[in-house]
Amino acid sequence: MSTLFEKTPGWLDWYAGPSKPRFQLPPGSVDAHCHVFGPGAEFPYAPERKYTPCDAGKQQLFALRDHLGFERNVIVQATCHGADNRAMVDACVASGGKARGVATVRRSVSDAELQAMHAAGVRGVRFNFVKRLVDFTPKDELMEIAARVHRFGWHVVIYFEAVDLPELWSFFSALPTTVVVDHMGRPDVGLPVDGPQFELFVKFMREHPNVWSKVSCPERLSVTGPKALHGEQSAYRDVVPFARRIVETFPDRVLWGTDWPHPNLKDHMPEDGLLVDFIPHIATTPELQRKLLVDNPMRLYWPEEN
Ligand code: 0GY
Repeated sequence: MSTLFEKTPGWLDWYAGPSKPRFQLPPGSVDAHCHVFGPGAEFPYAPERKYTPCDAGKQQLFALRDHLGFERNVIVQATCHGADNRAMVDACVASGGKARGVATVRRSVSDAELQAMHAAGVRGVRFNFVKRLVDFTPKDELMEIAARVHRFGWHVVIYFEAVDLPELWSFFSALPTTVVVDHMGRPDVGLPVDGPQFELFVKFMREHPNVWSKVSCPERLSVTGPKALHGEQSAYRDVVPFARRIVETFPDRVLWGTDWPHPNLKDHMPEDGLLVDFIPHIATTPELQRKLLVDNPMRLYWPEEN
């Protein structure tokens, strides 16, 4: 993969030639969290980025979609592109309606730009509070953006770490839109699933009926890693009780995504076929699987088809 940009040292490329999952995805399944990176020669990475990825373009994403058995994608703007949404928008347009997008915008975005993004398939904005990924944005700016995109019927995706939830709680509570949490608010899965940290996240979802969660990224949260000890045991088994609890408690407000091309993983790059095989461990019935993979993402991103 040639790029104009030098990758961050230690950066792991996405897994080439993933296996076919053993789990057969229900028809119409949506990969509701993935990214495109560049390619840098066509869509340069943002000067303010905190990492430089390998290139991972739309054709590679669409090939993975077809290989794994998904029908659609939700492409989330990655921080390496800052608020320059061209790569993500280009991918949405090229998908022929099979991808929707989540953008990053600044206060200076015009209504005409929001309108153009809407026409291309964008249905949300992402607010990122993970300090290693972004510089601080004042909350009043974010609230102003949320109010503006609310008028387009968009939602807000929030990415934060579990220890920061208490401080962010009141800001999140004031958001006027549907709110989608990335990766269950990044719990420490070394702590008990019924301990105070995860209980706070469950309470957050219970008290806010507008809050959804992606039960994604076991590879980011896991300490036990991808190795299954026995045939029937799951990879990333320490994440299973956390994701399963959210799926079973809030079955109509959960989404799942691969997170391809898996930014910032330094020790281990997940095999995407194996990641799909994680799904039946956290959504254990056909009904829960259909809600997670089809009904919920379709309701949020393609409501006109419901
Ligand atoms: C993810 C997670 C990460 C990165 C980004 O936009 C991004 O750079 O989302 C991360 O490093 O934890 O959801 O892809």
